[in-house]
Amino acid sequence: MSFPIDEINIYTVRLELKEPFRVSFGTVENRNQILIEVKGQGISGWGESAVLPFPFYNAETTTTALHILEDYAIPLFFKTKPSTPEAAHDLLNKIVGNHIAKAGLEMAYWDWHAKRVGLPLYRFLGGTKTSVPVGVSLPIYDDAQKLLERASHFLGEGYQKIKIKIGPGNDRELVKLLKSRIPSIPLMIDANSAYTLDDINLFRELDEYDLMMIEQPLREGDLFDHAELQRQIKNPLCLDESIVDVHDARDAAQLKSCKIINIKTARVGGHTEAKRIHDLAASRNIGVWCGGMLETGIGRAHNIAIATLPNFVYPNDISASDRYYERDIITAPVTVTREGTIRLTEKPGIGYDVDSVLLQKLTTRKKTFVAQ
Ligand code: OSB
Ligand code: MG
Repeated sequence: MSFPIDEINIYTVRLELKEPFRVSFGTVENRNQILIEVKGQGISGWGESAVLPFPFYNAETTTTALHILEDYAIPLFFKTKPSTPEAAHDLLNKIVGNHIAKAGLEMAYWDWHAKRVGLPLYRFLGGTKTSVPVGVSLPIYDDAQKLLERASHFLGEGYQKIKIKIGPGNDRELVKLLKSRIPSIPLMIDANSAYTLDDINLFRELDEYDLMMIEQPLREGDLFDHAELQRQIKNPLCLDESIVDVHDARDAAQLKSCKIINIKTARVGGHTEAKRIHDLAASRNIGVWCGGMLETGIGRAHNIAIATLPNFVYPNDISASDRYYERDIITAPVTVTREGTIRLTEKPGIGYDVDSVLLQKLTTRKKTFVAQ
């Protein structure tokens, strides 16, 4: 059979964030989001390359992602014609790193195949849950009272977990405030690599508060140091930036660098690697959950789908569309129930439709690639 994909479109869109998102490495303001459409046989598969504008979370930026997609990933895809999403993933790994860029294309191809066989993507991926538990991730605010208000607000909406961003100068006081004012709060903290082992006393002090977990306290390459830190504290460590593929997950399990892994479809290059990390973690008794990159509804829908796999056992960083956007790029927004879950839909593919009128309105740049 000839290769079914005849066209790929890259859309750069401008969907305004409701509030700036400040973390230890910088502040994400409005950015250009990259959406990818893989077309063939009358079917469109959609994906998102959820890069940040600057290379402070990982090495990628919006500009590098467009460059990798346009000059390497898409030409390689059309030249090699991978027949399955897994084959596409392994092919794209010929390109070193650049996982977030590659993830958008890989996930669009997963959506295309799921629609082709008429299955919801979550079932096509092997997911077993029909709803997934979710929490909310809160940035660093100038005023700690604002953090308290926002945490109460989202707990009131039903969210099952509050994750707060911390960094030097914004750490123990925030935890203390939230735990004293809302004693039952299911709380975790995320440092985005802002500390070193020299800060061990801070982490020892935090043992007093029963945190759900501490995410990525040290630098991404520091698997040894994370293991050392984990030996000395009670709160479980969770790795985000450190785990970009299944080999990292295996090393972290072997070294005991963490007890939990945050799987982001973007950071690991899409669903194929997310599944591999999920399976490895399950075999090593490491529970996982799905993290986010402030995705639009497209990336959000993909994250919901992967989070239905059985070893996603903690509340995921997947919030409703209205957490970040006034009006999402999908026709019906992602919503969260009063119980703090997102229900899966049985529609084929990602389960949400792109709002083509809004897409056209918000697109600042579109590039079309056709099969040779
Ligand atoms: O470290 O998990 C992170 C957002 C941008 C960059 C890094 C991170 C985050 C989040 C947001 O925590 C999670 C979400 O999409 O809701
Ligand atoms: Mg993180």
